[in-house]
Amino acid sequence: MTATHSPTAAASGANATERFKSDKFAGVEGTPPERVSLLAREVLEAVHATIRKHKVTYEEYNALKSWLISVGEDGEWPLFLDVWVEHVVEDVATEHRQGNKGTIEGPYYVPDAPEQGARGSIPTRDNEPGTALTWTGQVTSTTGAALGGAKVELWHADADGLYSQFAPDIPEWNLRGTFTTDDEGRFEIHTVRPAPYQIPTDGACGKLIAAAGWHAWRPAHLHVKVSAPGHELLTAQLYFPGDEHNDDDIASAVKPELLLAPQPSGDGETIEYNFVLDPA
Ligand code: MBD
Ligand code: FE
Repeated sequence: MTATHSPTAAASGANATERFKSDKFAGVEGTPPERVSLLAREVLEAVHATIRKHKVTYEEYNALKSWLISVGEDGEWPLFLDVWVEHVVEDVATEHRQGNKGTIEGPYYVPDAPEQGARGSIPTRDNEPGTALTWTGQVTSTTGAALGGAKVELWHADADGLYSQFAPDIPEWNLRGTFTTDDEGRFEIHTVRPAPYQIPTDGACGKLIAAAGWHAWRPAHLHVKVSAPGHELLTAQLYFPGDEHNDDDIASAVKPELLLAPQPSGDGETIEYNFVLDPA
């Protein structure tokens, strides 16, 4: 991070908003009106019930209005939704699975990160700060079959807690890479340990956190998407034991199955973590 280009909520929010708009927006046209009506009505009823229960005042209502406007102005709808809502959607979407537990995607995934083969380093800067991390693993199916040619897309924050393409002055694909498993479904990834992540404090989400007296932290985490033909896409995050925010992640996205067990090795650490995918 440099003094002249500090990350700002509005800049990272604008990038996240742009990415979602351009590559994901499908609209509600495919959803039947009965379903839209049911869901919209029940969400509104929950709001009405909260207003009645707590006798919400005009002052509070107007504060909410102006805050909602600022969420959009700061480009923080992706951040807001992924931090406070996505974890429940993810739970519901994956509750049938027999294979790996997953967790939320969050706002900072970018598709088509550079391909690195089955064994290699994620793109880094020269002298990328942070403890070296060597990760070995295997991708298999719940049927027991090894999944050769599976994709392991990895993205994570740097040792300052910043993501490339969302914070300034970081090379485009820094700490973002796609690995493809060998015939036995195995991979070996060289990267660095990410830092805990603090969501921007200078935007609308930060304002809510400060006004409510919450904290803004996520524990350090590695994001992955693991995919193979004929199998459900797995979106997950992996966490490091002992992080003080594993138990109170602002995004409620930690699960015990997603904790790593790093072993010291040379100047760095090694981890082993395997994935089991459900047939689609
Ligand atoms: C992140 O890095 C993240 O993973 C989530 C879920 C929300 C905000 C920032
Ligand atoms: Fe993240």
